[in-house]
Amino acid sequence: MKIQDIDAYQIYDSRGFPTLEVEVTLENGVKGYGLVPSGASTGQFEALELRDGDKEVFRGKSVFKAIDNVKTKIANTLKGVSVFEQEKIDSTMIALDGTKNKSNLGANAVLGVSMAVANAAANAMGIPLYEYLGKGEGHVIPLNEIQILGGGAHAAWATDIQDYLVIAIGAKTYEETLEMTHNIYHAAGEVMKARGKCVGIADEGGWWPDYETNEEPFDVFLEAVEKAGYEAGKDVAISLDIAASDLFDGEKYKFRLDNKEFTPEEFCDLMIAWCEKYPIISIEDPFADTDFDSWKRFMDVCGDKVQVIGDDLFTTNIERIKEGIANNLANSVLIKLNQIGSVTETIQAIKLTQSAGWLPVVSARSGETEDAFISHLAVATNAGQLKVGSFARSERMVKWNENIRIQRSLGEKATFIGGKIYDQILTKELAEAK
Ligand code: 2PG
Ligand code: MG
Repeated sequence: MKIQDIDAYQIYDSRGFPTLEVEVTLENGVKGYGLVPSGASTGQFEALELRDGDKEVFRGKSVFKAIDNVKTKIANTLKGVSVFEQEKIDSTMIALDGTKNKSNLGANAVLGVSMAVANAAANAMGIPLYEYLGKGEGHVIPLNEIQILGGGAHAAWATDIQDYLVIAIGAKTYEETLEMTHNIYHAAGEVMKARGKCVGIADEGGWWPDYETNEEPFDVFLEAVEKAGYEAGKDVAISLDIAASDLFDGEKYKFRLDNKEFTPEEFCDLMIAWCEKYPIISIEDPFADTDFDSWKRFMDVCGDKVQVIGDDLFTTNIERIKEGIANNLANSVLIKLNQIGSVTETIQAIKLTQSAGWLPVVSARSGETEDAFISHLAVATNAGQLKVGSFARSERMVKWNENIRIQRSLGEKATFIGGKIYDQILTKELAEAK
């Protein structure tokens, strides 16, 4: 089935900023759409998100150049190509762009087309996207990683730590992860309100905190877990996204809130101490994307009892993931479509991660859309974990809810591994380690 037309236009993301939507139309009239997300705490090695940068127009945020690239250069090249040739289509766009970071066409332009092509192909076959992307092999409903408190670049630096998240490691079913998160998220809101510490809701739907230190949220978190009737370390565990590249100036890590500075060694000591003190199962970007020594040391000490995820460290980039695997920098990779800019490369990054015995965590961006592509991607690839921000706001809920639908559609084939997924990378039980 051939691509007849490719169109693009500006829509708005969950922060109300411009982004683009791509519409692919096939010869038989079937359509597919690609809605492009956008980050705020972006890594320096990410593919380039093309914005117009004219301060007089949408405060510099419009994406009309990227839209134009889709409608002219990309559309002219891909019209008439079979929609089922996802890899060829993606590599054609990469070649047309000709740069390493998609800075000519814009990674947002390329990704929008790539996602729209995948959706159109699935629609043409009349099958769900997860089935198409996974060639029928996808069946694992992911374990959710859900934000309770949002800080960092997503909450005007209310805390230096970007995300305090919950993982329902003891849940027996996907539904139970949602029920547990629901109970803890709302309990956390009540605890914060009672303490007079809640300002509102951060970019990804988590509670926007008002604290004196970066450690105070752990207290609230643990009180909320107890209030909700769960045992921390057994039923649920803490996950953190430190987003430490934002805290590092090349020499020191800085906590604005606590007014403290740390050498890389001291910061590594702090991360190790937190992992010993609190029931932390997973930690993302504990160090900057250039501070390899700290990553290595942290892995030596904590790598068998904590999931260590590289986000800005790897930027879903195959070369960087390979380097990380060779140097044992982490044991998991955050996977974001728009960090690399095409569906094919994203799936390759997931497969590479899995082939090293590491865990891929499929993730949303802080600027999201009402699309649930990543829910399908997670199931299609049996990635096993999904991170979408919090348990509020429809651009988040649409992804959690989509997995309920996917599970129903898979029927008996659906598998939920839950917290046992960590058996693949961790040798020590969380409860044992505390
Ligand atoms: C992250 C993401 C999502 P952003 O750091 O993992 O939480 O944030 O999309 O702003 O990079
Ligand atoms: Mg991150």
